Amino acid sequence: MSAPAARKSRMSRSSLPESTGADGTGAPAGKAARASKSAAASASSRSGSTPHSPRHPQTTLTISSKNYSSWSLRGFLLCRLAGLDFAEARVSADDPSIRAELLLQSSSFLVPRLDHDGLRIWDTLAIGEYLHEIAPEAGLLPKDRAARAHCRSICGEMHSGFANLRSALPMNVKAHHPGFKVWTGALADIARIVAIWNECLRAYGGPYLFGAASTMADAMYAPVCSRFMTYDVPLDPLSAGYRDTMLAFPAMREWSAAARVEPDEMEELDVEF
Ligand SMILES: N[C@@H](CCC(=O)N[C@@H](CS)C(=O)NCC(=O)O)C(=O)O
Repeated sequence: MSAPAARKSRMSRSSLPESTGADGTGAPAGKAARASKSAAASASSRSGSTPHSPRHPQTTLTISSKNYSSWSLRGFLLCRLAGLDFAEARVSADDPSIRAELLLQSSSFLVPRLDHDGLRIWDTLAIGEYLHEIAPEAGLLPKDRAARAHCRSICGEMHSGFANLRSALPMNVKAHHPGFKVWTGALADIARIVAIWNECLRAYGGPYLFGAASTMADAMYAPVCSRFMTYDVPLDPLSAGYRDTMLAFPAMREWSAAARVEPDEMEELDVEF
């Protein structure tokens, strides 16, 4: 990384609050520890090294603003759910020198980006699928084939859709706009998201979208929960309960706490980046 990039990026070892399991769910650390062990075993079987040996490249998640970057949040939650031990590298996406640096480093300058076991993985869905491969016990995707297909479908829908919601209600963890008037174009997106949530919560019994344990789908829809809170979007009781469950999710609380103390670098921002 060049000198300006090194100055701007902030690297920190990502660690969990002592009271939470390593998967960020508040569940006993055993599940995440097992997932981590499996990830480590899988990684070392391919690379011939252990994750902590000097030959093993550092596992890093590159993200940008915790207040504004919804994709960074998704990547972070996916890594937490997989029980991955990772360092965070922070880049300021609005800095031209950083953008140039990221373009040189990768085919995509977008974040999140995961560097693991000598591999570079970008794009949130690819990161989620990769993490599921290296830590299958973590349950990023449901065990049941039909539920798994359903989960992939709604993750894909989030990944490729809801453009009106993105531009009308950009993620802004710090902000709160009581009584916000939502533009009509975004209302159809909100209605569709609420329908997806209701269908999942009814079919699998909650409190997460695919039942008792959180999955990739919860990571994908978590930024929407934050937006619904920021913009005071009225919800039916089932959806409101899900929003609150996700906002109370330990890894989500950890992210939001960091977002709240982040300097206001992009006060003028009014579209999602
Ligand atoms: N399809 C990508 C979207 C990622 C994305 O749009 N990331 C934004 C941050 S939230 C970004 O890196 N923007 C860089 C820029 O605008 O300079 C994914 O799933 O990861």
